[in-house]
Parts: sequence; structure tokens; C-alpha cells
Amino acid sequence: MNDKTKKTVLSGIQPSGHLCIGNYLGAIKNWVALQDSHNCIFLVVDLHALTVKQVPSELRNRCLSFVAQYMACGIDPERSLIVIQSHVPQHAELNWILNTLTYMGELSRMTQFKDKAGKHENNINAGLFTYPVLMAADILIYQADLVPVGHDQKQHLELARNVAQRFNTRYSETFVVPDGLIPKVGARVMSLQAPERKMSKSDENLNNLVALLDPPEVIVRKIKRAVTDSGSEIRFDEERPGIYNLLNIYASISNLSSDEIEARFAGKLYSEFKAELSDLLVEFLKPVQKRYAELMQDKSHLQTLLKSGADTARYLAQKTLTKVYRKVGFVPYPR
Ligand code: AQP
Repeated sequence: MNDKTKKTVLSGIQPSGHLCIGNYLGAIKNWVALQDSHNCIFLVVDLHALTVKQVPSELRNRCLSFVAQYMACGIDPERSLIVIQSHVPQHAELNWILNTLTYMGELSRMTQFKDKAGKHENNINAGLFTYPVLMAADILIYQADLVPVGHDQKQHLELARNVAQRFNTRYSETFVVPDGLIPKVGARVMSLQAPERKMSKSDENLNNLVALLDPPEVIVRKIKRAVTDSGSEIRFDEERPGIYNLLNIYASISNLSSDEIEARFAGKLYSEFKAELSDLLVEFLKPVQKRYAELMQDKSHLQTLLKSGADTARYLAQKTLTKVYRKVGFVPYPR
């Protein structure tokens, strides 16, 4: 993890809802590919999850389940740190400092806040509003160079860059200014029933998403019911968002080009394409689900991995925090 010749990658997912193929294609797939070339830290961001109401016992189980799903998708704890955010208190400490460098106007422009405030009208809490500041702290505390995320996180990442630059200008060079890594295909997987909206892991309507742990028959049913458009041609056409979304999912999982896919399905029916897409998803998720089940059998092994991840992460995070506290003018902890 501490190879000084390698750049640092940081990314995370909040433990809400059901990890879905949107999260996999937008984020986790890229994480897996970066493990050899970079020092990688992958978070389960449980502090963020509290911005919407959670059932405590479910949240606890879901955190462990997400760790196992990361690993089942190919995140290797021998090569990457897997860390639960609340195990590293420095995130929240840096969050406070960065709050004082972030403007209300900037946060008011965040489209995710507007979306989520709309969905949770009776719980528009301050945490939902300042969520991007904590995300900036998650990234900057590890001096991350690269942040692989889906398209929906682009605006938050830009804010993290601005806050890092602002701190560096005000107090002298301290933070690495991170770059985003947004995949060319799969950055924006859309909802199956409402393809004008992104697929979201905590969508109340489960027919909108394919979860990584969905059994085969559920996947087949969801894809069969997915909205397509009038017309019958199987082409990558942005004007037809339903079939366009399904084709993009097919392309991201199969790694085939759009030309190859169009040639394969020329003259075929939507129903034939959907059947092949279901098969592809089922076959792709089969080994992931098998590995997940094995990992969940041995929770104490997961706990051991998390302890080791947290210890290293705390060490790295404290290095940055000590520097930050000194720069802003806090009295050093007496020795
Ligand atoms: N539909 C998507 N297409 C591509 N990438 C996506 N991501 C999320 N949805 C899609 C990426 O997955 C990571 C998860 O981020 P998060 O859990 O911090 O929050 P989110 O972006 O709000 O994800 P969800 O799925 O919509 O979660 P809920 O519904 O629980 O709020 C990020 O890298 C994101 O870009």
C-alpha cells in the first residue's frame, strides 16, 4: 500500500440499499483494474449513509455485506485497503476544517442535494447539505491522486478539487488536487423502468435496478420488464433511452464494441436481445454471488481484514491531519 512510486486511488460507496450494476459498472469495475498500478483505498462510507434514515441493525449488516461484495467483485485485500469510514475518525475531523472553507452557495448548486432533498422532503438534514464536504475530506485525507466514480459524482469531485486548491492557496501547499476517473462506458447506467433517471441502489422500486445479489430468475424478470421504446431496431440511439441503456449495459459487461453488438442483433427482436442480456448478467454475477456466499460464512475473517485496513488508513490519515492542524494554527498536542 505504501509504494511511493505509485499514485493513490480513493473511492467509496455508501452502504444504503442494494449494490447494483450501476455501482459496479460506474465504480467497482474500475477499482478492480487499478489495483496493481496504484495504491488503492476503497471505503464503505457509513457516515454518509446516515444522511438518509437507516435502521441501525440493517446498516451494520449492510456494511459487512458491502465489504464482502467488494471482495467478491475482485477487490483483493492483499493489494488494496478496504476500510469502513467510521473506523477512521480523521475523516470527520478534516470534514470540520473543510466545512469552514466551503461556501453555502457552492453547496446549494449540488444537483444530488436537490435530488435527494426532493426524495426525502421530511428529512432535509444539514448532513445531506454538507455531504460533498465530507466526501472531499474522504479523498483529501489520503492525498488521493485519482478518484474513480460514475458520472453522477462529477460535481462533488469538482468541489473537492476547489476546496483542496483553496486550502493550498490560503495555508500553503498541503493537499494533492485529485483527478476524477469516469469510465467511457458504464458511467451512467439508467433505471430499468425510468431510463431518463440513473439507476440508484436505494430506489424503492426494486424493478428499477439489477442488484449484484439478485437471483437469476429475478434478473430475468427485471430485464424482461425493462422499458424499451416503440420501434424494433436494436441500435445505440440516444433518442431511444430504454434500449440505449440496455445496450450500454450489454456493452459494459461483454466488453464488446457498439458495432459488434449492433451486428450481432441485426434483425433480431427486443425479446431475443433481452434474453441474451439476462443470460449475460446471470453468468457474470454467478461467480460473484458464489464468492460472496463463501466470504459471508467467515465474518471473523472479514473483521480481521477490516482491522488491518483501518490501522493502515488511520496512520495515513493522521499524517495529513497533523499537517493540516499545524497549518491552520492549532496548538500541537503536548508530548
Ligand atoms: N447509475 C449509475 N451509473 C454509474 N455509476 C453509478 N454510481 C452510482 N449509480 C450509478 C456510482 O457508484 C458509486 C456509489 O456512490 P454512492 O453510494 O456514494 O452514492 P450514489 O452515487 O448516490 O449512488 P446510488 O446508487 O444512487 O446510491 P443511493 O441510491 O443509495 O443514493 C459512485 O461512484 C457513483 O458514481
